[in-house]
Amino acid sequence: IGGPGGADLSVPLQGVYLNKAKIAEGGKKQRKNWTSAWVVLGSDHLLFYKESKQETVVNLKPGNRPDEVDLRGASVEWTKDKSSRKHVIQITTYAGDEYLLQSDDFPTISKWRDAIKQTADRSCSG
Ligand code: I3P
Repeated sequence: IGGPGGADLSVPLQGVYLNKAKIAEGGKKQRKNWTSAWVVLGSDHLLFYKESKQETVVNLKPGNRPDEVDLRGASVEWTKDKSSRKHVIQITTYAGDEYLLQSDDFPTISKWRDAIKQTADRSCSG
């Protein structure tokens, strides 16, 4: 199992709780506010849910739709400059929105970084 040189993307990633902070919108800096989000990777986008149970009452309320991040043309990189936390990745979308994702568990964030980056790289050309 597992292709040469990298994460095995033939198995879809299940959702995971990661720490998330949006730090810019359209290139304009925003005040950082870390929250925990349930992160789901789609074919060319990321979804941020408040909770893992998508059918729960809170997620069905109007206005509680997941935040959707378009990964087409996005860059995904490790960053040490944008936070004092360890294991932080930065996603910069084509539209200039910037997100930080972080987990204290390195294997978890590393696996998600690889998968998100491969999704972004693959979807930008197609
Ligand atoms: C921010 C808060 C963040 C911190 C950020 C602070 O303060 O402490 O946790 O980011 O640092 O500005 P506040 O809650 O008053 O907005 P990190 O945890 O990622 O370091 P920053 O301004 O250097 O980004």
